[in-house]
Amino acid sequence: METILYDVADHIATITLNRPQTLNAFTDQMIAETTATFKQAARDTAVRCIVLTGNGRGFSSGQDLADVQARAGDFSIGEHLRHGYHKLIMQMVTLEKPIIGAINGVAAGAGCGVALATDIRIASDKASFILAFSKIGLIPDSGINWLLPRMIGYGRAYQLAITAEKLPAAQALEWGVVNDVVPHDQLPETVTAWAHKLASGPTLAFGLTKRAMLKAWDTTLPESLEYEAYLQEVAGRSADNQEGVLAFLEKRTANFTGK
Ligand code: LHQ
Repeated sequence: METILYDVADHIATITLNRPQTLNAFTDQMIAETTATFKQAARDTAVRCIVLTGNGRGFSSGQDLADVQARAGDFSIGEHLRHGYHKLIMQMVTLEKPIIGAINGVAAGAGCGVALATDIRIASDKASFILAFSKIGLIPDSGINWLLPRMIGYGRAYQLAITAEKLPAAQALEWGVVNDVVPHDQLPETVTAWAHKLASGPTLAFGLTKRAMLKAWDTTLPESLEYEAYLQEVAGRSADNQEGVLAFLEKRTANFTGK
């Protein structure tokens, strides 16, 4: 792969967007490589937690605008979204393993959408989020219209969209866009600690929880209760459930395997 780095160690897969000279702007190749790598991490039974971050001072500046400009005339944005970003966002949101977004710097445009599609976001104090779309006469895409109002409410989401103003890390924490903000030089160790904790947890249950919450956004309470019962039946038959209950009764730390 040429546009991302991929590493698996200690049950943790790390995907690093790697076009630092553009603050990790997305080309077709980078969208395809990132999507394929998430798919690989999903299938790899050794992987129990995934970290997504950016190389250099940016997380991602969104669509590579120089690339789009070079293809002007022969370019359908709708088709580009359908064949590229939609697959990436759906791959991430339906992937039944926790994805940690290590937001190391600016996340703009579609880069913001990709950041929001992670499950737990830990931000550097130098990070920010910018819905840069309106600056170039576009609307938010990459799932932002669905994800962001659910996180921060319509008024704030609409404000960010139409002003394209920067949401700094501290404000993002206050509004619930990120789970934590840490000094920039402490981001790697903080994310590693989170990743180790998640990767040694009951990861089957973590995956099913993600599925239950995603489904609940589009269903009624009775439907959601029924789906919980169905998934809990699965979790209740897992080795991790057995081990967790036994460990509690024996007053020791549980040794979860994700099975
Ligand atoms: C870039 C980019 C970039 C190329 C920085 N592309 N080079 C989907 C489908 C199809 C069409 C369109 O869009 C979409 C979805 C979208 O994502 S639309 C939104 C696209 N993104 C943007 O509009 C953001 C553009 N970038 C910026 O506004 C700024 O770069 C931000 C605010 C992200 C960072 O500002 P600074 O920290 O001041 O950095 P910089 O602007 O100096 O950028 C550093 C370099 O990165 C610079 O290159 P250079 O050779 O001068 O050092 C930029 O040209 C390059 N770069 N973003 N999206």
